[in-house]
Amino acid sequence: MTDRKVYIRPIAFAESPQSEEGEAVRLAGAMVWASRFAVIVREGGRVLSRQRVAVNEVPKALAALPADLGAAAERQWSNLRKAHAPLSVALTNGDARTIRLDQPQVMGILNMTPDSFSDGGQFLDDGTIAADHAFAMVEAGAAIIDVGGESTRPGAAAVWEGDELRRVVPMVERLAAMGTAISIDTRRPAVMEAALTAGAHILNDVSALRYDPRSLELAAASGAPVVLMHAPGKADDLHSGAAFHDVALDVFDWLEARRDACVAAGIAADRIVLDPGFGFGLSLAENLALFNALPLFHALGQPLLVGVSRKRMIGALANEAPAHQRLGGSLALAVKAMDAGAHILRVHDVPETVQAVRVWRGLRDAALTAFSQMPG
Ligand code: 8Y7
Repeated sequence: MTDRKVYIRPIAFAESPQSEEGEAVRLAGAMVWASRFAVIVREGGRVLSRQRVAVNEVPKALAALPADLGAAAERQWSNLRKAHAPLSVALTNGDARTIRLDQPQVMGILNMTPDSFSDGGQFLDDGTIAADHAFAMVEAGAAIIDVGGESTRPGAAAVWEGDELRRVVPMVERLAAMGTAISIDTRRPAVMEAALTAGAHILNDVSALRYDPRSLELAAASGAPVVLMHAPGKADDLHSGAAFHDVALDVFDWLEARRDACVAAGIAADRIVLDPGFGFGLSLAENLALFNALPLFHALGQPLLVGVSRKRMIGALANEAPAHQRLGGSLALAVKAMDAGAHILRVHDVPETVQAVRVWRGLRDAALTAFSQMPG
């Protein structure tokens, strides 16, 4: 018995394929190209070998791998170069809404919790302030609004299911009437079900559908896209129990196993979005290592969501700035996530992030249409 595993991690990036004379591959259908890769083999959590190869050397490197790793390596190499179909969601008026994944999309956070650590619950009243905020996020260019009624920050008090329902369902109804794509941030199947009925389209579960076994069934039956986020702890204590050999490779294995379990339970593979889960039970060093390894996760073959907006890791790197003073760090990480080919950015500061996305896209468009600087 061996638990030997292979990983293909992109390690060098190009602004366009022509800058590498074609010796670069497009990652996961994003506006990102990679020219070199590390082929990593490990066993029992220990790295056995790490080989660095250029694009044209990849086939030979994969062919030379031990036979038991060949299929997985070929699958990852194909996944890295796979473009993702748009996420398509049905609006309550019968129209379809497609969220393109060939350019970064912004998911705006709508916290309906009075104790939310990053906005202090300032958007909570009879719902008008929250609805106005949601509308402003949509107008500013958010493709999805993520509605949450349960705080999952470390040590947050548990929320009664009835309170969570009362917070989120009316808001989902209002947003659905606006024609917005809506994700529901919850771990509870009853909240998922009520939110979907009220017009939500996407399930965003920080426990990756582990908190309640009925969630898996419900998600499969609903056909809704689901975001599966890694968290090291048990489903009811997401922040505890982290112990990694290598945080990026361990989270990769975890997400792969969780994706496979969800597919086995009947969730269509093309409806699954993966998320490394920044801030959940990780040390600063682990968060940073995981973030730097983002391009690796394209080898899983699923769209990638990144949520780092206003998180503690920013405060930890920047003089313990409080949550509402972390815009600079949030934007720096948003740009880095785009460079890594992340498909969806979950953020608080939508207008600022959308502006960053547009500037980033402008640079990419210019690189793609640049005239040749080749001799002759
Ligand atoms: C994330 C999240 C939170 C995240 C996804 C916060 C609900 C903490 N973080 N969902 N939720 N990914 N998918 O700071 O990183 O927003 S709550």
